[in-house]
Amino acid sequence: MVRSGSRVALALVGILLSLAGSAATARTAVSVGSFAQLVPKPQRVVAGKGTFVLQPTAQIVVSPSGRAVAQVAADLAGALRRPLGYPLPLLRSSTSPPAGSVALKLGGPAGLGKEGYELRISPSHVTVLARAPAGLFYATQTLRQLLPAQIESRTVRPGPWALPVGSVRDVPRFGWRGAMLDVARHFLGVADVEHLIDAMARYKLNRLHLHLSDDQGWRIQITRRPRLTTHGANTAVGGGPGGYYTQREYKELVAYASRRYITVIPEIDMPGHSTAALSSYPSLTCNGKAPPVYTGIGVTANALCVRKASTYSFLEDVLREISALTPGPYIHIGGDEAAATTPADYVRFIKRAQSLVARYGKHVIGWDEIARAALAPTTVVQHWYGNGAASAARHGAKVVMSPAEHAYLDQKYNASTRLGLNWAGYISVEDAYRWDPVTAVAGVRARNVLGVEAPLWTETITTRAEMDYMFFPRLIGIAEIAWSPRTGRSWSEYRLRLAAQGDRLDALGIDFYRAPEVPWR
Ligand code: TNX
Repeated sequence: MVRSGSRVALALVGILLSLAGSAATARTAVSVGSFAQLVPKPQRVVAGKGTFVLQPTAQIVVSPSGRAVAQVAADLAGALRRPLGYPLPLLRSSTSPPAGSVALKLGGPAGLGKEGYELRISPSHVTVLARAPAGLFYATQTLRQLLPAQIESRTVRPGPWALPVGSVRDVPRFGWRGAMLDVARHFLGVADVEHLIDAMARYKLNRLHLHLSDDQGWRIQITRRPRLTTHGANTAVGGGPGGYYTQREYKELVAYASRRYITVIPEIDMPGHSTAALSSYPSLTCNGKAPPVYTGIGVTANALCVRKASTYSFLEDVLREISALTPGPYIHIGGDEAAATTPADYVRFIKRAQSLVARYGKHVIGWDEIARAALAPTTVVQHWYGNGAASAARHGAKVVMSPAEHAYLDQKYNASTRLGLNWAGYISVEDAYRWDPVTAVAGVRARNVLGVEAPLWTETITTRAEMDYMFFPRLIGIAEIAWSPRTGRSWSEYRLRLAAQGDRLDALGIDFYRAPEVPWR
């Protein structure tokens, strides 16, 4: 108690000092973000004195180094122009940047890796340095958080706009920092997913797993199997209209995510959770009869017929098209809760599914259950429940951690919140933050863990506002667990940093849950 109390006091002193520093240097009262409020918390911060004030004449400078770098700079300028109303021209130049400019360049120590960055702010210059464009992108997210919250406004605000003087050196703890959205139980359209992608990018998340098929709906166009979408997509939990992404829309989503350094991982759940497909193509069932579409909330006892050749030609069609739409290396094959499939058939099925995915040049990821089969060395196990991931880890498998009792953001916050399920318990903002991926499960060690992912299942979620409410603010804590070092942070100081994000979430139009344990301003 004493220790965390003193950390709170230190954090508050930090905030006050940086505010005092900014007021001293600028002529007008300048509102400024603070190093002490950054989320996810950076690896290292050195706070200085004073501020850098963005003037109407400011330029964004990039040394000539390829399209991706110019894109990051252009996107930063585009984002700042709206609230600032300044022209913020891009200048391509390798000479030293003029005073008052923000410069982005590739370079810096090898230890920064592909995603790390350095950000240096003096009263006259802002310099962003990274070894790769992704690092520059994350630096620009930090830069945005160091400006006042109104920087997220879509309309021009008065300013002035200032950054605190100091420097940040930042490298993520894990390479897999994800969220999962179930668009099968209820469908959410392209604009809603883009809204989620934008929010994820603010907190340096880099994997979006889309659960594209389940009993209640099939959500991605497969040109060789049109009934999946003319029939299998027209429903949802509770009998709603459903929906699906055309391949063109899906490609746009992948590109939208990629521009924000987020890789999309598509999931086609098999052999269970597949009523929408079976109802569209009865040849996939063992008795050849189409089950009716399913609009209930539970899991059905239907499954792809493991012993039929038609099942594998179906999977070839699906996996070929999905792989062609997927620049990322992973295809998720689900594999969970296949109660209708005998253990021997299940093992045989997972083996064949792995070789099919490999044929299209991709690696498999699947839920704990797939660990019952012999896994390829590249197959990743996603832990949600049970001991599958731990047993795979003992054979050296890589694991993505989504333990239901901490990371299942479809679970209710508490007994009085309306939306969500509660089979894994209530998950408060604190519960979603207070756990560690390398100690959460016995047998899964640091060397196994690729990272963290928070799923949102949508049995009870039907709109963007409801999606926001379940993800936010809990997803921000997951993002910090995935990015920030284990040491130097705690719930008692995190809740203050999180509180400072409230204004930003408002400005971003995110309908978050104002959890009472967070001192929102
Ligand atoms: C379990 S997690 C499931 C999902 C449900 C979820 C609800 C997993 C691999 N299977 O099908 O939507 O619980 O919390």
